[in-house]
Parts: sequence; C-alpha cells; structure tokens
Amino acid sequence: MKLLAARLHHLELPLVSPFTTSFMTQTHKRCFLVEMELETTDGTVVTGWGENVALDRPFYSPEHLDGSAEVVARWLVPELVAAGEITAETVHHHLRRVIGNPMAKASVEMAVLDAQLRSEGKSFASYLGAVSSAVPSGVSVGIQDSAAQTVRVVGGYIDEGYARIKLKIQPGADIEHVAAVRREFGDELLFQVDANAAYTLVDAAHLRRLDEYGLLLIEQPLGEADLRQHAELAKQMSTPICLDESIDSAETAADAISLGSAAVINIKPGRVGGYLEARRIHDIARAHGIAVWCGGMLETGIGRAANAALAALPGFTLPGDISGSDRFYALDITTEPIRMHDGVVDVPAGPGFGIEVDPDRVAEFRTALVEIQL
Ligand code: SMG
Ligand code: MG
Repeated sequence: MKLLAARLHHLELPLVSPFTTSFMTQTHKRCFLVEMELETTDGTVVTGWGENVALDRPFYSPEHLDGSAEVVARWLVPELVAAGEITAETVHHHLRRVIGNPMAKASVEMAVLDAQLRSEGKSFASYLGAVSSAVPSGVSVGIQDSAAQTVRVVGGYIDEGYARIKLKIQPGADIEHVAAVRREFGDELLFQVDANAAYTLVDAAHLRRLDEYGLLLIEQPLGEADLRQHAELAKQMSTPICLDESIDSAETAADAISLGSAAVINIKPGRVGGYLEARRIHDIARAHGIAVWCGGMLETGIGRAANAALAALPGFTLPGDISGSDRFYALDITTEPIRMHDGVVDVPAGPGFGIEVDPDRVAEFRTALVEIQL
C-alpha cells in the first residue's frame, strides 16, 4: 500500500466521573485519532483509523499527547512516505530510526493495519489468530476519598456485572481500602490493585500486608526502571507482581521474565509501540508460562475494539481493563458503543478493527483537525 493522506483529529471527551490514579486526576480525556488513506496495489483507496493513547501530561510514561502528535506528523509519517510501499507488518521497521515514542508509533501502525485489513475484508481478530469471540471484562476503579466510598463504587461495578475489579492504590489509600472491599464482597471476587509506581522497595514490609487479601496481582508497585528491584520485591511478598509501565518492548518483557521481575504482564499496545509488538510479548510470555492481560488507556471505541481482539489470543488468561464505553464516556465516537454484558465484551468480527467511526461524534468532540502535508 501507498500512503495518500494522513490527518490527526484531536479530541476532548468528558469523563462520566473523575478518574484518580497515584499520579493525577482526570476529568476529561484528550487524545487524537490518526486517519489515513492508502492506495492498495490494485489501485483501491482505503481508509484506516488509529488512536493515540498518550496522556496529556508525561506522568504515566515519558510520552505526552502534544509531543506524540508532533512526532507522528513531523517524523513518522514522512518515514512512511519515504518508504513508498508499506504494509502493516513493515511499519515498525520503517519507523526504526525514531527512538522511543511507542504511542506515536502504535497509532500510526494501527491506521495502516485497519486500512490493510479493511481492504482484505478481514477482521483484526482473525488476522491475530484470536481463539474466543468474547473476552472477560474488568474495570479499573480510581482512588476514592475513603474506604467506604471505595466499597460503594466497587459495589456499583459488581452490580453492573464486571468480571474483575482493579483498584488503584497509593500510600495512604491502600491496605484499608483493599481490606474493606474484601470484607464487603468476599474472597470469590476477582480483585487486583495498581500502584502506578507509587512505592519504593523500602515499602516492602508495608506492601507485604496486602498478601493476606488474596489479590490476583499487584500491578507496577515500584518505578518504571526498577526491574531488579521488582525481582527483589517478588521474593518478599506472595502476591504476584505484574508489570505495566516497565514493559515498553518485547526486549524488556524478555528481561523482566528472565530477572524474575514479573509473574504477570499487563500488555498495552500503545505502551509497547503497537499491536504487533504486543503480540510478540504475548508469544514470549506464553512460551515462559507468564500470564498476560490487556491493559487500558481509557481508549475510545477504536482502541477498545482492537484491545478486545488482542485479548482473544490464548495467552490472555486474566481479565483485561476492557470495560464498556459507558465506564468513562456518556457518548463514544464509534457508531456502536463497546458494551459489557454478562461480564464480557464481544470481540468485533467486522473488517479491520470491526467498528465504524461516527463522523458526527468525532466532529462534536474535536478540538483541532490537522492535515499532514505529505
Ligand atoms: O482504560 O479502563 C481503562 C483504564 C485502565 O487503569 C487503567 N489504566 O496504569 O493501568 C494503568 C492505567 C493507565 C491510565 S491512567 C490515566
Ligand atoms: Mg497500570
């Protein structure tokens, strides 16, 4: 395929309620969509959509939204134009001169992938080799002001039917909140926590107190670069350690596994540079007997649809952060919202990512439209 046009749709969507993690509170989601027109070898013009998941502040990873948009427009798209003939499978290679910026790269690869699969009439799920038609749907619950409020919010999601609860924690909002949830909802609840790097190895004795609550895992307790220290922590507590922020490529996944830093890996396609790298991490983890699950970045229906297909690979043995659109948004930008029903989200079966972008909704939430000059 050959790239004919590329544009960025900058969006701002209000969240249904504020979302607090150990590093910030969000009331709105800012992101941009990458729309690409490509010409296939038989002369057909096809459109594909990607979604960029960088946060507006560089508080989760070094990337941030405005920088990521500049990298796409100024450095990545020109590399694809210079490459001439491209396929989804060669995008990663053509972008290799640009260091880092995985979320920018992932959004570009997504648009090419969606276009390519649409031109072939093939679903992303069948392209990947998905083995299920629905995936268990977990929900990520932000840090609340009190343990009582945490119990109320968690109870609401349990009533809706979510298959698993993930609770954000930080020093001062951890043991007591976890204990309250266990007390209220019992030992059967699939329950895990995410610290977003809020602790240090000095906190090991404190974190060990989580062991008595039968958590599925603790996600990213320590710093992004602390592979060795996560391995040390793993020796000091029985709750399985899952890495999120630390894993930015198949290579770091391999290192984390061999160092004993991660018993579980959260795979986020944006964080690792795209869905094809995400699949490589799945393959490596599976070969080592390491469980994986699909993380979330409050994606719109585009990213959530693609995530559902990824999570249908056989190594995704734990429920992912693949909640329905209504978890964060009153209105999504796809013609059909992503729906959680009976604790699952259906894997889209249509061509490409299997959703249709709603142009009116995109226009409604759009703050800027940038046509990239090729
Ligand atoms: O997309 O459902 C979702 C949110 C999942 O908690 C979630 N993501 O560290 O795993 C994580 C966070 C990163 C984004 S927080 C603003
Ligand atoms: Mg996380």
